[in-house]
Amino acid sequence: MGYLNKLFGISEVHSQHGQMVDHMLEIVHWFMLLLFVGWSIFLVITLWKGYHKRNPKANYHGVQSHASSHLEIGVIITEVILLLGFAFPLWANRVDQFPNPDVRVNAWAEQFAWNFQYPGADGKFGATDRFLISSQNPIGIDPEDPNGLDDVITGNLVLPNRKQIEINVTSKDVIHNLALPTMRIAQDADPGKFSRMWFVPTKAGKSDIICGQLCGPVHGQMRSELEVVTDEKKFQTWLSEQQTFKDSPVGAKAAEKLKAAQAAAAPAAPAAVPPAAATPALEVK
Ligand SMILES: [Cu+2]
Repeated sequence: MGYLNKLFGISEVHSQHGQMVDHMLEIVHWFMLLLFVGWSIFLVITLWKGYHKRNPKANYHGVQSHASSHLEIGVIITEVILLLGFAFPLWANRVDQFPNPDVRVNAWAEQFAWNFQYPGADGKFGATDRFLISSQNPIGIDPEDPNGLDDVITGNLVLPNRKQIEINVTSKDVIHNLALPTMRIAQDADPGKFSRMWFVPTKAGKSDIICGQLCGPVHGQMRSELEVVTDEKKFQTWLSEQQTFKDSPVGAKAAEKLKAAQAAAAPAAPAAVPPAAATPALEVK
């Protein structure tokens, strides 16, 4: 098994479910090959039998046997088995239940680049607003939301090996598609909504991220890199080394404002105010 996949030069599988996709691909390709050979033979027979010199007079009755109808029914049954027996259960397995993720990332597509948003140490993504998008704030993180201050935005995707990964994919402009060939998974990036995808990487290493939907003139260069690191510890170390939103000019201003607001709120309520309680004070100019 896997002979045709290898022949077509498919990349190595680096995800838990990837083998199932390859298995399906292999079966479908063998089936297509069988159909191709069958139809080719049929075409040659038709040309041979219908050659005009061998049939000087037209046949006004056509084919009398039902062999071709039986063949067609056989093909339909096989295709239904492939669809209902393999494709649907595989798909249901992917989308019926989303497992609890160990790592969540938001993927933001734009013409022609990827931005990956990690929630930072608090595990919460900052709120975003498309009207706040600028060159300094590529995904429009809301500076008023304290959850966004420790968010990490990167151009490459880094994930820990053998962990449950969930990526929420969206777009800032046209429809793109986050395609991770080695993970055997892809998800459309639609503007205005998040689409979920999940997988478990099984091999550490680097591989390509590509855009799977023709999205404009530079679509072919809309590439990025996926790096799967060997374990959670390495991943956390990498994450802690990245710049956060509050390291950017927009975020720094917001962090300062929040600090000032917290300081202002502290003397008014000396009995240990939780940081969240200071949030409304952000309104005070
Ligand atoms: Cu694209």
